[in-house]
Amino acid sequence: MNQDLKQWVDSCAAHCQPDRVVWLDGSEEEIQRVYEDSVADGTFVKMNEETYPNCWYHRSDPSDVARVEHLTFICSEKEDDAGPTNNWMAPGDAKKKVWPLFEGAMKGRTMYVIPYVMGPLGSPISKVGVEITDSKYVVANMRIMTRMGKAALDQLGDSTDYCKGLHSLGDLSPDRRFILHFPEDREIWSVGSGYGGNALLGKKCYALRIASVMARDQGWLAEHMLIVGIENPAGETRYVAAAFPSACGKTNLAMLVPPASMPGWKVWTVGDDIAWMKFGPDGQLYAINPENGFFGVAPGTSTKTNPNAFKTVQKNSLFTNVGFTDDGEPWWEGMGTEPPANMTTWKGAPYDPKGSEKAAHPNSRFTGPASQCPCISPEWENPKGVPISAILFGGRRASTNPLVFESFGWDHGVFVGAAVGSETTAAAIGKVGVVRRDPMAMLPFCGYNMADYWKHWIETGKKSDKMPRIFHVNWFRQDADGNYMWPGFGENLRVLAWVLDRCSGKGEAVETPIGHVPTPGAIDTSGLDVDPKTMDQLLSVKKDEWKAELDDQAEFFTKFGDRLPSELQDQLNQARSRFGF
Ligand code: GTP
Ligand code: SPV
Ligand code: MN
Repeated sequence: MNQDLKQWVDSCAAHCQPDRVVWLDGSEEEIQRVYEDSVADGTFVKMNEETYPNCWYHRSDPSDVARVEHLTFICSEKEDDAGPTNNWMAPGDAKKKVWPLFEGAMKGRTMYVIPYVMGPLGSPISKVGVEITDSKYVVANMRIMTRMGKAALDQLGDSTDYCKGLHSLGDLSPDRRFILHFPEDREIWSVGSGYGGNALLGKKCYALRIASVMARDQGWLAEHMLIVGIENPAGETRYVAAAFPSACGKTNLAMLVPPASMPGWKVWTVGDDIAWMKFGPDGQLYAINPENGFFGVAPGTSTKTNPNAFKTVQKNSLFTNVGFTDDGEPWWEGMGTEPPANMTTWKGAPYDPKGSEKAAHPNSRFTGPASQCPCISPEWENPKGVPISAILFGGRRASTNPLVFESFGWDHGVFVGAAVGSETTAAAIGKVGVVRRDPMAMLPFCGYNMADYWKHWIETGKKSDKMPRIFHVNWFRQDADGNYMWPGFGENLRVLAWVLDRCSGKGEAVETPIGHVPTPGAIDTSGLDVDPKTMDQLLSVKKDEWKAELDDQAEFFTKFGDRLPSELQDQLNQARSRFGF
């Protein structure tokens, strides 16, 4: 038994006072016992065993349905190390304030100890964490999302090199809800929420906030990125990593189905949310997916938009806050079928097809094992990772950003990533549809000063002459009537084909002040209902919109004062002068 781990678990148990402590080994019998107990206490409802074998339905507390960015803190010793985009508490103050909320919090409950590995077992890039939790929902999710149990303890051995995460549902009151990160101690405390990234501590808390600090110190990158392999008709596969903010299309792009107009192309999913990237001996960046499953947005997922996600979650999966039919099946808006009669909503009320209450919460989710994904890459558990040819940044923008453009080079690409703007979504509590700066889609996930993070990106680019090319994409541009101009989903492969063409020195482009934009015709639109005029609009760079955009980016950069890397200020100045502003 690892003594450091045992002591920590004992001290948490003494304080939280659970009725019992259960160390999880990850076995099938064990999880079935947890499900049995979950049905007894109302955490899960068993779904239709015929149509959804071994699937489980969960409703969260209606006040606990998304990440809480305003209650998420980086507790570094120095406030400046958290930076202007993070909430900060001094570690001592944070512990004084939140430790009492754990006192006796697990009375009448079971404390589960979940040892887990982020990344393929045995990979030099993978990392161990241990989560203590009183939530069976968390146990069930962590079992799908990570490699957990005995294998993780074996990988840890006697080492103290692991991330400690203490989680309790507490009383689920938003007034006593805190998600705290101690980057210097590599520790996480989360209380008062049982939902997603607030509670599954391996995901955003460890694999991004804590890991981004480790990555800075150790010279690698921890990013909010999907990883996808694209095989052309000649059988060559190249890999792309893409950072889009929450609920902006990562899962969909990672699993896309090639359109009929692109016979012979194949798409292989490596990851849909997080990438850890390190240099290989050949100087290329290699990425692994630290996760073992998908925690994906349900609404909008249909057999048309994302059949692969659909197939992934037909068995051994969890459904949270979607509608629940009398037949024990899930339903959500945008599933592509009529709402069934006799359904209860995510709140547990009878569904009224004429009413305004949705069946599924906009941030309702499925949790499914990556191994069940029909297009999972044969390389997805390669301990070395996959070599990355291109990095995409993107956001959800009704205007301004063209469908795609390529940066002028690494530093310009870092600037493009740092300046990403995107409309807020239901993935976090707060107003939806407001454009905010979300650098590299990491605004809520960077565990240290964002300016230092940008510097780390700039420095990383100096280490190799084989850096991926950097692009920006926007699937969400709208016409004057508010309709999306680009069909998106599978058709996005047409854009990826241009991206990969550019990576091999092909692909026609015009130089604009923001970067290289495809020439008319460079993106194949055959068989698409998109006329040349719409395509023109999709690829247009409008000077007045960019004046406002660059002004907003400049204002955002001023928040960082002297800490802003001079390279980014230079890039901003150059962008302005290319426009003549
Ligand atoms: P997180 O799990 O929160 O990190 O989200 P994500 O980035 O993986 O987003 P996801 O792929 O789940 O998509 C979120 C929403 O955007 C869903 O409702 C999708 O249907 C929609 N969406 C995804 N791709 C496209 C696209 O190409 N075009 C349009 N119009 N909508 C899209
Ligand atoms: C996101 O919000 O980016 C997610 C969902 O992937 S959560 O796990 O809740 O962070
Ligand atoms: Mn995400």
